[in-house]
Amino acid sequence: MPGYRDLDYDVVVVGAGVTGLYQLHCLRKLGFRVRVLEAGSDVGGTWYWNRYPGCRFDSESYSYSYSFSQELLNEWDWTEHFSAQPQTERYLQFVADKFDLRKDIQFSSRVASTVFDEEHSCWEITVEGGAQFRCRFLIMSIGHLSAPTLPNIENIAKFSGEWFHTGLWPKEEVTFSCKDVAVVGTGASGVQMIQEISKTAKSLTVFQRNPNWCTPLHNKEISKSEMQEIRKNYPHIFQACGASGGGFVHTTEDRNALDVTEEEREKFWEEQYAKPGFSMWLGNFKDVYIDREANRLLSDFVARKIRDRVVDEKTAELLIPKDHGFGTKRVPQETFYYEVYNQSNVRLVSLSETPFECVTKKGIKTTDREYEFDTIVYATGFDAITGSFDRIDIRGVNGRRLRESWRSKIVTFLGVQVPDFPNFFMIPGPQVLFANHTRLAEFNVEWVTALIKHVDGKGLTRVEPRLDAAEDWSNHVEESGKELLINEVDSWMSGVNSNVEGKQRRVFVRYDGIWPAYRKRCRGIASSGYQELQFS
Ligand code: N01
Repeated sequence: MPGYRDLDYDVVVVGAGVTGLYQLHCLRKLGFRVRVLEAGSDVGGTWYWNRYPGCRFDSESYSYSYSFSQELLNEWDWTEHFSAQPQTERYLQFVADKFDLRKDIQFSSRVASTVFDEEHSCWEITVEGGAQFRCRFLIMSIGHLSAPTLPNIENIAKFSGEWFHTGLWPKEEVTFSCKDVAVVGTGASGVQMIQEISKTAKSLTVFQRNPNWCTPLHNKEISKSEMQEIRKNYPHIFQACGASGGGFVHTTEDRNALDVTEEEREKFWEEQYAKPGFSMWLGNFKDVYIDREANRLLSDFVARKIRDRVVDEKTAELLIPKDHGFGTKRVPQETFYYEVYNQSNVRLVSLSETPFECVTKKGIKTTDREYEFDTIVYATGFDAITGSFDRIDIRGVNGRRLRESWRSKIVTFLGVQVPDFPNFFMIPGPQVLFANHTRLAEFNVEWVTALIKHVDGKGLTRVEPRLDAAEDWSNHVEESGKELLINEVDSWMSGVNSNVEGKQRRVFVRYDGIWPAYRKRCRGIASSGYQELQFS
């Protein structure tokens, strides 16, 4: 295209995680000049930043493999059904090396702002420190869970010991042995860390605001011969993921909990509880997340399991959620998590009984007393889904700021594009399907790659969604979530973060449709010539 050769790049991709790496590979193969800007010092995204002890996949490792390269599938061996962070990080490094991706990635480059230049129809990107780039297309592969948040309590920085957030874990080794350690937060990250820290710490104090329903991970090693079987089975694994509602290997049971006898229900739940990964959460009866009574029965079942596993009755009751039913928040996967509370070096402090007052030089003060620590770990989560976008000053047509327009209402097209933000793509963005990350990433990357090829091939300058098409999508997102109990609960999945101003209200940040239907819709749009988009 005349004029475009003067730009620094055809495409800038922000983020070198699972999505960004594949996006670079796809576009480069088509001959585009691509630059990836990555804040970290290496590839990996989530698996680079979340290097806390105990961090691992909650989904079957092989279901998270890239599927685009048979050679890659042949060459990479997973050694655990639920791979720990170091191996997952090595996998992404292996991918980067195999496809020679690093030469087009600029590390330690955190994007501060991106502004659309209407006169030249290009994006102007400024990296922290001042470096600037101009490109035609901009792809944000910055993740849904990459803006860590600390609790809104006073004096966090005044603590004289060591303190960390799970999502910004240092590369240097952190040890807990002979130390008095605190963990704040009992979501998926907190649960994984608590299990690890309890093994070596002199004392571990867990500060829990609201408990979560957790189910056993049942992780196991994968032997060489088992890996050979998995490799042969990859086509079936990916096919099963493709047919399931969320792109996982688990599929919803085609019966209602309320249509079977009590004995059948109990038997089924016992079986699911004994199976690995998200079996209990995602492989359950089809009415349990819509019907309150079905959900209550399921919650009672899991509560009984917790009572069986925790010796002290009061502690067991504190660990059983009373504010939401099973599966209506993301279910942390655990390995002897509940048994940790039977150890003499572990205590549970319920912040709903004795709330935080502040952090002190020596530790944490609640309304009850001051606790002293050597180390405090904040497993307090993320400004999820929109937070990573809000942190960058993204300005589209007429200087319109993305974060400001989202403050009143989030409107996207397929969770990938936004009206008035031409040549701008989010993989993933808000309102995209809530699914197995790699399966979704591969699909969205290929869809966006095909669209960019279409725009380029037709000699077009700009592409953005029509406002009515984006509004239709956002209304569809709301409709699809209406019946679900998950949307009656405050969590990052419903856009709530008590530590971030303006994020106390539930919004539809996630699409609750099903994976085959999402793909069909996206493919239909492409095959009918992208009529929902406007080109110039
Ligand atoms: O974050 P969370 P996470 N005072 O938001 C508490 C993915 N993930 O990092 O429930 C006191 O779930 C908060 O309490 P409450 C996964 O998708 C994947 O654990 O709000 N406590 C909660 O207990 C997951 O869902 C893997 O009352 C405060 C915790 O901090 C997502 O990441 C592993 C507080 C935050 O839990 C996020 O998980 C780990 C305050 N002011 C994570 N503020 C894999 O397996 C917050 N809390 C791949």
